[in-house]
Amino acid sequence: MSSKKKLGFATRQIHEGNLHIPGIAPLATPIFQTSTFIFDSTAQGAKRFAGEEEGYIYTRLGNPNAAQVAQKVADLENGEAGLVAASGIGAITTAIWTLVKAGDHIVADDMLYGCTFAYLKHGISRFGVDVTFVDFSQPGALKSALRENTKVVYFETPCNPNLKIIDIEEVAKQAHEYNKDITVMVDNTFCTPYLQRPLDLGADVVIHSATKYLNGHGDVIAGVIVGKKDFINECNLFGMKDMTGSVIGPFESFLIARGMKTLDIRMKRHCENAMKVAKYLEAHPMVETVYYPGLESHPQHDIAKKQMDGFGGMIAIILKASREKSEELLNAFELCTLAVSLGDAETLVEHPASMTHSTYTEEELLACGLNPAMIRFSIGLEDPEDIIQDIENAFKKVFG
Ligand code: LCS
Repeated sequence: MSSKKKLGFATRQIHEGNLHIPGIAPLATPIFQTSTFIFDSTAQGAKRFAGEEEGYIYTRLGNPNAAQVAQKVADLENGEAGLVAASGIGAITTAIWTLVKAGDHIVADDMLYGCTFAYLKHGISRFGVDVTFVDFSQPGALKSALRENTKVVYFETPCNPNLKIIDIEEVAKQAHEYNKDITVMVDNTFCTPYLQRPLDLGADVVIHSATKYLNGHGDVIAGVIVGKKDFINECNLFGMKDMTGSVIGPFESFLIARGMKTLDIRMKRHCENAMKVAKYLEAHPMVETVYYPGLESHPQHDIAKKQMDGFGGMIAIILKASREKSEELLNAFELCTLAVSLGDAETLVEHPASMTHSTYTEEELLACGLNPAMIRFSIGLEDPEDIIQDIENAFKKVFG
């Protein structure tokens, strides 16, 4: 639907990639719940396998529902093409396995979602790929870590869970000045393309856990890779087909396409609610620090303003109290729900050190400036007064 390129974000999130089936003409793209597709003849099958004829073969190699989501996300990210995976980790591992081999080197920011960190630190390193972790927000840190054999520069912004902001334009510039062939890969899960478009800022590849805001309804695990057409083809025909097999099911794709119709409205509300909660928390006498990129007190607030169109729905806090008291507070919420994941309609709270980031040792957490007592909020779409009241009640229960 390239004629829709110039249409607005909301129009594209709704219409882009939808399948039009003459005759039946359903409004919603139906669920193609099939593992395989029928060939007219052996000649046609051979042509499709050889890439000489367009058309579906087998759902691990492509399915119309996955293609619909891939096109939607790629279009919104201003990318050439996309590939949907069975999880965010499936997207990350598919993209990285496509790019590296034994003897290669990756530079990654030190603050990552726990399982991304585990894959880079303990997974791929077993196969002869070296990974160096540095703090990309420190001037000179990335440059000093780049090597002749560096193939990938990997980071999140905002980072999970401490909301550190990394200057995408600056990182892409430094990496490409060092070697134009380095693939700069940005995990854009916390923002979605509604708030931030890394490809426009010089990155080469965007990663999503579509489990989060893209789907937005807490009922799917999925991931997306967006980048140049040739790279996405390689991800599909090697990384996905032969290495990870991290294939999304048609029903999950259907749910994401359904959820994405309201992406902009949801993101606006997440941002508004989170700003109100962040301001409330910043004024609370029991709160030592609030990490929210929209607050002027955030150390990289200026970079956030420059590269984001809104500050998102994620907040982290440190209390003026022990880790034990922080855990007590987590158990005292009623409306805010104690669960990992994020980007859902429900406000979720969790304890990174013992949950999402338990793949880091305590020393590793401290080394990247993360206090093990940190509490993380994914602010939902409820009435903000009710979220704040629940937080207020929990504070009263624990601290009187
Ligand atoms: N990237 C980021 C930034 C994430 O937050 C997550 C999951 C992933 C990738 C992996 O995606 P998945 O495979 O789960 O779809 N983050 C989670 C979190 O913070 N709580 O639970 C999962």
